[in-house]
Amino acid sequence: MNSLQEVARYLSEQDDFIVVGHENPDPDCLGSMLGLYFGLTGLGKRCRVVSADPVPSDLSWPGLERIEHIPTGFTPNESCVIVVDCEPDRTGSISEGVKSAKRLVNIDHHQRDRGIGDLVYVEPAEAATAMIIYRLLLKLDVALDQKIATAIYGGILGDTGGFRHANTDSEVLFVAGKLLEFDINPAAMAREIFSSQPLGFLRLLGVALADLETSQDGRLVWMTVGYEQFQEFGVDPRNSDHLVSFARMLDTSEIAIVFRETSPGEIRIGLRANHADVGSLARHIGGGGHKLASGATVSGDLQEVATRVIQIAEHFLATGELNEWHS
Ligand SMILES: [Mn+2]
Repeated sequence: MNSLQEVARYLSEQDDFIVVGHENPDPDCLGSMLGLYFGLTGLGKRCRVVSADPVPSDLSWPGLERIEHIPTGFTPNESCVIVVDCEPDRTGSISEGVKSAKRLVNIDHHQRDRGIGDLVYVEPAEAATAMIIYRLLLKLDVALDQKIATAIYGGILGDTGGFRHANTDSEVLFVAGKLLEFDINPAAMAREIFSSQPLGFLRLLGVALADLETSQDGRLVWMTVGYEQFQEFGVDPRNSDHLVSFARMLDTSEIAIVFRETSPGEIRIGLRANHADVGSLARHIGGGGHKLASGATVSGDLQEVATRVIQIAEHFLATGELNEWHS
């Protein structure tokens, strides 16, 4: 693993960059990409910013239109490719081009082994990759402005759940406070990220909540949403991972799980916990993530997958141990 100082020195020596993030980019991913993009171009460097998946249409941050949506990928040639908020393998349909880069830098906050890249900086103690980008831009002597502040603040806001998750600490609030000096609108940004849902989503949520299931005296809570339900309400199943934030509102919940059938036979599992290590639970079933927020994708029948994962989660809650899993 490299130091952030080494990453800063390496970037300052290069002139031509392509910044990429993970598939289905979330606010932290987008904010990290854009913050870095504006920082590097502000230093007079050439920079592109590319995503395998489209940018969600509900955000209005300045510069989001600079993100090129190129699902077929790109050839890096001599450009230095910087992967933010994930490892190169999670960049979706552009990952082959990303991994073929002659110069590859990886900046992330997800707990894992070093992985690939000429320089790799992973700091799981950081609440958001955008926090790392903020520190990196300071090391690069980038002058912050409203565009950069919006991107980085949005990233932090997203990954702390609006400063409500356990990763919210004094450092996070200090940086957020510095960013608010740049004339950004925190209420509008919070509403865009957390409280502006299309009617179809709210109606689907109503149905999903009506069918919410619990066990272990409500310490475990889960919902399942089938592919045809997403179709019925006109909701894109891939952009609905925030369903889990509603399941976890149950007062007794320790672990909340949402099973989404994102395409027939493909089940995405989102896990959240207050204390339990759902990161290890997710890794156990072939996924990954943080200790308190993780996910996995499993093939199979929705109800069957849910039943098997719930059995493992129940046993895990009761004993702290993970039963055998066959994918
Ligand atoms: Mn993140």
